[in-house]
Amino acid sequence: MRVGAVVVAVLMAGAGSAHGTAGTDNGGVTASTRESGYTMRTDARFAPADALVPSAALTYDPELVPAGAWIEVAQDSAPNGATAVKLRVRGMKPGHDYGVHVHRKPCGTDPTAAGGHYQNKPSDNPADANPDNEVWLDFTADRSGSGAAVARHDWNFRRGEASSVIVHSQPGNHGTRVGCFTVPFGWAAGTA
Ligand SMILES: [Cu+2]
Repeated sequence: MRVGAVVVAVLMAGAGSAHGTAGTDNGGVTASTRESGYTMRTDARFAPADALVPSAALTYDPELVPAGAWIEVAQDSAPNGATAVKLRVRGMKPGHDYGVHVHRKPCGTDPTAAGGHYQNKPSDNPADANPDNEVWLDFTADRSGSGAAVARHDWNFRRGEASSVIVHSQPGNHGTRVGCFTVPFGWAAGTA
């Protein structure tokens, strides 16, 4: 149902040159690169890295990110680069405060595989690890374990340099990596 609804939304947005539509066993991906920008949504259910059926979403801590919990990430980038990244989750630990960021590399069995945070202006200064220079999607799970967050910036990702969303055990810049979702973030046509 959700996939169908989003496909409609993409078509209504005028996806004249859509070239990326693929489904997986664990959810799906809908992506559209247009002259006017980029839209994408993808969802999956978390599974352990050693699960028989692999998932694009990995849990490293089944207490905070239970196997079977659901995650959805969407991106909407306008031609001028303005980008919204949206997160929705279900089945997380009720009442818990999570930290979430866009990271640079795809998820792996090793939680560190996803590398560091994507930064608009790459920097070694800890002060630049902030929600203006990075994409933060921190959320608090409600009583049913659902949560949502949106991050808006006037910039878009550089090609191939944003590849995952990491869920951390605490909000902000602290906390261990408890889950990871490999996401096909895109860049607007005309940007580097
Ligand atoms: Cu992070």
